[in-house]
Amino acid sequence: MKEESIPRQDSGTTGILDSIEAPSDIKTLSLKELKLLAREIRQKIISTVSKNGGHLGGPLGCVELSIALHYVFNSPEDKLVWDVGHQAYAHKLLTGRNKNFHTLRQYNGISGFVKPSESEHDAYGVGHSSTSISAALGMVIARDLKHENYNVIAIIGDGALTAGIAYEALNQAGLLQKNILVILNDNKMSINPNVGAISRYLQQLVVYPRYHELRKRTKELMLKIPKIGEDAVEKTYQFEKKIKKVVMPLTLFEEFGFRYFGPIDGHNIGDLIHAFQNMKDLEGPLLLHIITEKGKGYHFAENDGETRLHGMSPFSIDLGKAEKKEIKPLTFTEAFSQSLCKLSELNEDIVAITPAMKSGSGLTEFARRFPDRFFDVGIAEQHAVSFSGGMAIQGLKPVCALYSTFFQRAYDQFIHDICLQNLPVTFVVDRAGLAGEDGPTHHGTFDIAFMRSIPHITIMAPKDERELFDMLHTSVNTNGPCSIRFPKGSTKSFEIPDTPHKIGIGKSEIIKKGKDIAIFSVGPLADEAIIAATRLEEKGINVSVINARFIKPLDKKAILSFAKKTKKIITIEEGALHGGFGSGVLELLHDNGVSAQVKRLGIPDTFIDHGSLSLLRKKVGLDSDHVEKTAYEMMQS
Ligand SMILES: Cc1ncc(C[n+]2csc(CCOP(=O)(O)OP(=O)(O)O)c2C)c(N)n1
Repeated sequence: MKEESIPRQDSGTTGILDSIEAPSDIKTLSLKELKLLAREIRQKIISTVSKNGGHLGGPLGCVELSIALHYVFNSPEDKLVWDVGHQAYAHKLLTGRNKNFHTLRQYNGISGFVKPSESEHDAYGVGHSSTSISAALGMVIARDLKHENYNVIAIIGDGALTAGIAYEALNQAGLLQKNILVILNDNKMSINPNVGAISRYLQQLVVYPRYHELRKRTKELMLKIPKIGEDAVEKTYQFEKKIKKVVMPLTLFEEFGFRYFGPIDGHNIGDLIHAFQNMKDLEGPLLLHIITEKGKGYHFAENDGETRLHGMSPFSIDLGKAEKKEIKPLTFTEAFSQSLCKLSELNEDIVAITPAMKSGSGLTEFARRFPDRFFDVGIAEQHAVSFSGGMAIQGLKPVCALYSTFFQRAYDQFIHDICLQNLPVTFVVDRAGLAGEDGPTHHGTFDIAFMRSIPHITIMAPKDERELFDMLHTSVNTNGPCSIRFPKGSTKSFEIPDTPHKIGIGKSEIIKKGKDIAIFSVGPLADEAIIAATRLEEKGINVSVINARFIKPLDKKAILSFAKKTKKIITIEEGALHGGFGSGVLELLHDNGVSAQVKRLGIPDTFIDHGSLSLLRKKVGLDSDHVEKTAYEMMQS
């Protein structure tokens, strides 16, 4: 290691962050200045997220890591491949996005995830978890085949390391023995406390002391440093001794063919820099295990046992939560939570499954009340679905709650393990539609299209909390797979009814009858259709509004009869137009030789950027204004 590459210990200044325009600007800072920079970055993250909402715990835990990475490596030549990408705010602040950081998650503003179109420093696009090692390994192969020379570093959390794809990548990396560095950012948390044997194993790596092995490895590593070798060895040894963090003789990662280093303190910039500088020139697949604290530096986050304030809506910095808790109507997620608990009191066969989204999917209360019937399987959507299938075939009634976007991971399991065998699994598909500020990686726009072509599945969409309750009740009493999709957002009620009612499969609900035009709506978009219909009435246009309820099977009778009567049909759905509900209506009309003018409103064939939900819905035309305009124009044609 060159002398000048060790951070200087001279006095610090303030306003350092504002002077950083590119990562190269931090390479001349002293250790003290780097620590001040870490403080400024934390303040900036907290103040921005308090205004805009966003991820908090993860980014706060990665501040020193980001600084050390950019201090040692040369992005964009060296590739930093972040996993999930929600934790990369400090990376963004260090790579030219400080000035615009106040636009975080706003329309046309800085994305909340890692996005190559936003910056050359964002080496690989991400939002879903556990892809980093695979992508990094692909880059490594490209580098070597093209005879190029740069470092590739994957940064993966312990939560993300619960997914199978991470092991598929480790498996291949171990075989290929190419130069790749994996940094395991271990904070014992997924969104909720991490679960499973891997998580337990990582904790054992941290706890069990194997000093001799550690010393040997540390020496091996540090002696590669010219000039200060012996000194550094001793320093590192003392440090390790002090914090009692050690290496197992043969770790799981070594079995995979990696050289394993650590665990080290992921908040000690100096140690991180030393480790990176020393590992930079080592050959083969390397894994550095660092220990961080999710929410580091913000006591409300550090002390929040449930999520460490993983994701936040705008909040008061002094309170660590929203200023005053408004009493709001139930969200669809809350309505599901209450419905499930009510049904589960009566039906002991109901079990609930989540792939690491206990709180997000509204299962916290179920887990508290029915702990033996609740399964958080880690970030493992594929397993969640097949696991549900196993329970279903043996007579249980699994309710597998997934966000629409993460369900994409489990498509084959959905087809092969559930639908093909016609198993009675209920999929509760939350965030089905636009996800707002989380953007394109999180919009749940494809579930209708990817499910609709699969035999046996029943797909429902409730317009409100009452219908959600009824649909869940119907589903757990149906002998086949069902999907119940609902969007992010609120219902209009504060509670669900006492008793649910069964809904006839494939039966729509006529909300309003009119002779000129028929609007078939999916889910809560019924409200927009009703508003539009009321306004159209004032213009003398007589509108029918039908709540489709079922995307599959379609209410053939109702659709064909309204098409024959009105000859004008509008469909509206918060999902991709290609292959969506509206496409199903068109196919039905075509197959039955019924001709009618059909306009489909939904999400066009493009990835929708991030922004507020209301703005995005307006932009894609999922609002009453657009329905009204469409109907009006159809009547003029
Ligand atoms: C495939 C997939 N499933 C679920 C999620 C939701 N999710 C976002 S972050 C996260 C936890 C990640 O934990 P970890 O990797 O340890 O990172 P940390 O937040 O603790 O820094 C989860 C489950 C996701 N992004 N992708």
